[in-house]
Amino acid sequence: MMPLAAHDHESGIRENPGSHTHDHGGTSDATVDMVTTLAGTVLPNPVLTASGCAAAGRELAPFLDPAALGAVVTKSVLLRPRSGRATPRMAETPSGMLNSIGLQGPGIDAFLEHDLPWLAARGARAVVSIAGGSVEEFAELARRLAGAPGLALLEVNISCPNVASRGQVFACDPLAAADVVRAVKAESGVPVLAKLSPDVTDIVAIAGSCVEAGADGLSMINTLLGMVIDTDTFRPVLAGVTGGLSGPAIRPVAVRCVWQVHAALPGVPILGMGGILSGLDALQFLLAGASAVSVGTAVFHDPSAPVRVLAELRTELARRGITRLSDVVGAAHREPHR
Ligand code: RRO
Repeated sequence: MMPLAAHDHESGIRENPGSHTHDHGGTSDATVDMVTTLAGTVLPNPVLTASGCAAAGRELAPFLDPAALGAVVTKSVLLRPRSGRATPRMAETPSGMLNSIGLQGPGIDAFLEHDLPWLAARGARAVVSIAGGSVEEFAELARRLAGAPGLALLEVNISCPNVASRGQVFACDPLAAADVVRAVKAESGVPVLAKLSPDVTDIVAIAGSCVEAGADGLSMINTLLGMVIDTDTFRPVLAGVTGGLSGPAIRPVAVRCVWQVHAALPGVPILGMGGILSGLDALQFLLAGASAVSVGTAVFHDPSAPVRVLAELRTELARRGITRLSDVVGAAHREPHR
């Protein structure tokens, strides 16, 4: 039975049209209010790009209008330019993709000169992902970005799996994660999201530690550490040996993480991601407790996927008679209204 069988006009959920069918039984697409609030920032809709899958948005411009998305999440930027890992850096896996890019990027100077102004000129909201090797580097990046035009939020990437040592995956340790968040919060003029890793025993403990340190919200999840071996050469496929697994293969893990954190910390805003290919995939994350979602790996085979997912999500909400997106956030945790 559908969990949203309500006739609650206050909540924006119409009487259940019983419509898993294609008849648009509930309402028309145009009447669904897609506005969402992520960590205090109002976004016109809940579908964003995912960090690392579209650089700073320019590559996707032939396929979509970056301003039509909730926001563009940029590839993690570092203090200095970096060429990243040796090739091969990517490998296909069943229902997923393995990457070992190694934080390639232009560095904060070029980012501030070219990338962020490009997004701002197009009216796109930017969620800038930052990454560093030390707490001080994260703080310096936040300082450099303070007041930059077009900057909506910071995503603090404490969970890159492709760093030199696991000791640098701050998100695997509650105290290390908190240190980074606290330092960034002290410098940032915009809300701060901490990006968490699923490769931990208790993601709720890490989430709680980040929130206590001042995180305004959480991004979940980064890739899972994985590996592929070439059975002809007998060697690892990736030059970096291990890499981050993304795509539909990790979606149930990501939905589980969002669910667990929302259950434990229901007031904490979540940007959910992990293998979203369709509007229904996005809906799962919203129902689990995410206020917005990022579409990542899908753009490698369908560069307009974020706008398609947004359109599909709107249609699926309309089909279910839902007039306000915000009403489905966390709805899977609530008893059905009878
Ligand atoms: O650059 C990368 O290799 C990378 C990063 Br920063 C990250 O956060 N997650 C990932 O899968 N790859």
